[in-house]
Amino acid sequence: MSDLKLSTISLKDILRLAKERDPDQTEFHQAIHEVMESVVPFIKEHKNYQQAGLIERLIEPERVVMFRVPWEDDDGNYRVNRGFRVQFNSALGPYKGGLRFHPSVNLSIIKFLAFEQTFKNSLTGLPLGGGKGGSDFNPRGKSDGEIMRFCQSFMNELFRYIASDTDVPAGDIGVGEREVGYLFGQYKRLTAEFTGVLTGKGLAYGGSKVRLQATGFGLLYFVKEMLEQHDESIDGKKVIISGSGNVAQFAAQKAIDMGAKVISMSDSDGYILDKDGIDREKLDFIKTLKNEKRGRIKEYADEYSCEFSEGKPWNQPCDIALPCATQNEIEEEDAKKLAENGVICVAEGANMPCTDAAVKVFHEADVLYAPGKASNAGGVAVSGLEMSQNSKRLSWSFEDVDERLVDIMQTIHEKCAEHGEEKEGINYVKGANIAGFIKVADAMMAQGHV
Ligand code: NDP
Ligand code: 2IT
Repeated sequence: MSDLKLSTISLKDILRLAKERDPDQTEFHQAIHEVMESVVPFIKEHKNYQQAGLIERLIEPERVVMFRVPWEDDDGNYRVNRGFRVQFNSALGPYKGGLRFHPSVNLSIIKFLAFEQTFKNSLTGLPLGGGKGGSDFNPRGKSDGEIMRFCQSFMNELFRYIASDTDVPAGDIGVGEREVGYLFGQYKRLTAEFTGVLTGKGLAYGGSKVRLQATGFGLLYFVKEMLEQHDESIDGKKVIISGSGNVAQFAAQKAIDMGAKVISMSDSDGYILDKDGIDREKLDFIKTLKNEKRGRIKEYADEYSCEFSEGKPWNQPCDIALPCATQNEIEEEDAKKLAENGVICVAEGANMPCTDAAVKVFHEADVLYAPGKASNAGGVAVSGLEMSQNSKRLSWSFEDVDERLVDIMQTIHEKCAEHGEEKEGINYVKGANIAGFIKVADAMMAQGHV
């Protein structure tokens, strides 16, 4: 990679370098663009960050591990998937970030997630580096035995590269408490060690209270801050949440408890529209449907006689939109529709669910918009608290962890406000990127050119 001159650096140069190096990694380029758009102007104004190699190092992972995952299905067929772990940046602590099992997983997606994770983890204020991993394995329709054998085989390779002070994976799409359990069991067997090498564990064997709820709850704590800052509140607002997995379920729960009316949730087949609002009882139906029966959201429409439509929910009018499914699920046209229909706040539970063009639409329409690295940081933050509890071999109460989560989300909001202040109001993208960058950059420079 050729050198970047930091005094005359431009976003174009950085993207050219990234594209020359990995021409096909479009999601990774998108994430670099999204972060560097804020960081480049900041560096130009702050000479102490104009150190040779800083940006090149920030956009190149410290280590990438790719491996074969062979496993046997229930019919006795031998199957092979690809496993990944990207250890992106360890300036602030052990690599930390989830594992995603989804057929779309490839190196570009894992690199974008690990890159974003580095800045997100910095924002939490906890000593966490950035990493991410996963596999193109599709858990849909697999038996419990198949899931277990796959997780065990995945860990047979991964265990060489992780440890409680080195790299601590957790869940993400397709990886929840069940998968973390199988992964942890196999790690323990291979190493004869019971350590906090994974987070999101079950409460019986070292998991933290509130980790299950943390991303969704944290998202709503952040939204509350955003709205209060702008003399608004969640109470009575119409909310659309995409996804119906871990993040979506607990975002819905907290939104309902804060007095909002959640009218839609979804999965990759389509969305339900319940104009009466999803209450706690109906939400329990969704939790059982998705977590235990591994069913489809369409079954909610049959149960409660409401509409089910294929596609995405963003053409429905709402006050608050919480994308909690996957990357690039809100494109420019979706954003225009949301803005036209009067949305006041869009906060990301998922990672990079809004395209660059969609974010531009929100900014131009004065919609309050929070990027995932700020608004969904609650999950990894409680993972950090799980690591602390594991290393001390103790367990904090639900109330205690929840209070710390509220505090962390409020502090992230303050950091966004401090670094994202503009004449028109808070630019959360700028605030999150710059606050996240400063801490990582300071630590990298202090540790020398490594
Ligand atoms: P889950 O696997 O529990 O749920 C994912 C949900 O999103 C499911 O409803 C799934 O539908 C839907 N979905 C996944 N891929 C697609 C797609 N390509 N198109 C449409 N819908 C899709 O994952 P999580 O809830 O844990 O994760 C959701 C998002 O939140 C991800 O972006 C993740 O990176 C992010 N996140 C997760 C954190 C965590 O702690 N778990 C922390 C911070 C961010 P279906 O069942 O049909 O596949
Ligand atoms: O995207 C994320 O922040 C996560 N999937 C959670 C990572 C973690 O280590 O808890």
